[in-house]
Amino acid sequence: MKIGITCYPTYGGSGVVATELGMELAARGHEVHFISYAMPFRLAGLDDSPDIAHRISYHEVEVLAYPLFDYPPYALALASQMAEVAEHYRLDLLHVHYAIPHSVSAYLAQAMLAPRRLPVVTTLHGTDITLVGQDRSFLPITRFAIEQADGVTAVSTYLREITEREFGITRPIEVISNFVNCDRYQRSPNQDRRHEFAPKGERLIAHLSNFRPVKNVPDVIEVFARIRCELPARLLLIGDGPERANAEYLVRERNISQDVIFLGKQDNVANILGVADLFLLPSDLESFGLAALEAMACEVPVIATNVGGLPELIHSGEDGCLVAPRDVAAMTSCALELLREPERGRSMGRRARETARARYCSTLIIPRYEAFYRKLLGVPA
Ligand code: GMT
Repeated sequence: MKIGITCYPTYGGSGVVATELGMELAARGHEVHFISYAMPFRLAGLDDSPDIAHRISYHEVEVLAYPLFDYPPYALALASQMAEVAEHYRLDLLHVHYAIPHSVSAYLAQAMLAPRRLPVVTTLHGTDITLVGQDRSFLPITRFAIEQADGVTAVSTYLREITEREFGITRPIEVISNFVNCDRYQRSPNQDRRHEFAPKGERLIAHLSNFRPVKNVPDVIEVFARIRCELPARLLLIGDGPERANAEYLVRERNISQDVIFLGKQDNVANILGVADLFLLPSDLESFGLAALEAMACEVPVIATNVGGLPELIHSGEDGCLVAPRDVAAMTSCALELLREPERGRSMGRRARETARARYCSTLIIPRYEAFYRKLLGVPA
């Protein structure tokens, strides 16, 4: 199939899922065209994969800067580029990730190409529904675009249900969860990296996010500071975003700078997660929690909040630990239990990988997307 994919190219779960999906589809022989305003950040490593690189193209959306445009009309420029790429490369379908504004641009592109049929698939990721989409100014158009798409998927049952409830959507929405490449994401056999982060054998705790307020990074720091009072440990903070400066301030305030490593945006997180002992995800809301899944695939037990889609992924007490949002005391106590008895932490980590392998490997999920596309196109399996 020839598939056009649009996503946010910046650091964030929906962009990661879209990019990994495109690369997996290319590996399975499909032709993939990314259409966005910048190269999706995880495509940067494509040069190392010549076997799939020739099946992946990137088409940049240029937005005209004009003094009249206080707000450059990106959604329109995107629609235009989608229609052009679809026409020129004879795309079979467009798959957009994150409803706003991508699903609306895809709807326009589809209308521009009529009577030629160009099916549109929209994948709902989370904040496009739970935060941004529920803003009064976006709700009607988001609902409209969801209703108009030929196929809609959501990354968790939680997200499907909240979309149906809050937007009054009655059309079918298929749940196709986040996924991870279980060959790339696994415990690192080379523990040199671990020694680099924890030269004195300290316990290694990790957090990965785009440092938005919803991720609750101050709780990561507070939990770590409490752990640090009890045992030698180091904290790896992977990612960047609006809360980073505040996080740096809190680390200085708590006087733990020597044990907190800000790694910033990283292309290869598997290398880092693969040597960690524990992963913290204290989000106020998480429709799925891709970062938690990536850690689990690397045999890292996750302590997360019992919100959104996280209870679908993590079974508390078995392959991780779920606590109420903002319950720093419960998070710390769960963390200390696992860190004080390393074998317990390791066996929980192994069970976490089992969960990832049994339900969320790309080998299981990508065929579901392919089947979804084929159904829309009326192509037999
Ligand atoms: O706000 C974010 O965390 C980024 C956001 C995105 O769309 O880039 O992430 C959402 O999509 C991910 C991939 O499907 C999910 O794993 C995250 O749980 C979800 N984030 C939230 O719901 C807060």
